[in-house]
Amino acid sequence: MLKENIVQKLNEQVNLEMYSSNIYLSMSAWCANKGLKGSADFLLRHSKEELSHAYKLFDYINEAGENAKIGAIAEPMSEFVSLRDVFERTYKHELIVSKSIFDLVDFSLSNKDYSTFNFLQWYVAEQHEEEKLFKEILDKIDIVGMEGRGLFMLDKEIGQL
Ligand code: OFO
Repeated sequence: MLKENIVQKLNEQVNLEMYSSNIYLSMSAWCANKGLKGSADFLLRHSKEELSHAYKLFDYINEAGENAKIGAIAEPMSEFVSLRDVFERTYKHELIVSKSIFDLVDFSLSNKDYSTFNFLQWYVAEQHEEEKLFKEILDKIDIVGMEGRGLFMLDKEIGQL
């Protein structure tokens, strides 16, 4: 059994993970429309991964005998300036997600909910990986640039990540 305030915060995190999934799905569509197939594939895969993060939380809440609630999900943006703009936004978004996870970790500990604290460690490790991944892509974009052949090679490489 989980405390009501913990359930509420976990439900908010479910919503944020679903929003993340929709942001990346929207970015994938923009990339596909610009002929950036590698990035479109990568972001589509990532969108699915975010949904799996939401389902993992959903299962945890339900398995604890509580009621996972699905709230309204905000509309993601659908227009971007460039591929760099897309990945700068992914990186900044992951920083927001990390902060949300860390707040949740703090909250579970201060409420002496050791089970949730333990469950959240997976997300702490995952956020480290995701921040690293998106920062690497951003760095590569800055090194290679986004002109002609550079953009082509970059997009291909992102598709293979
Ligand atoms: Fe990209 O983050 Fe989920 O947790």
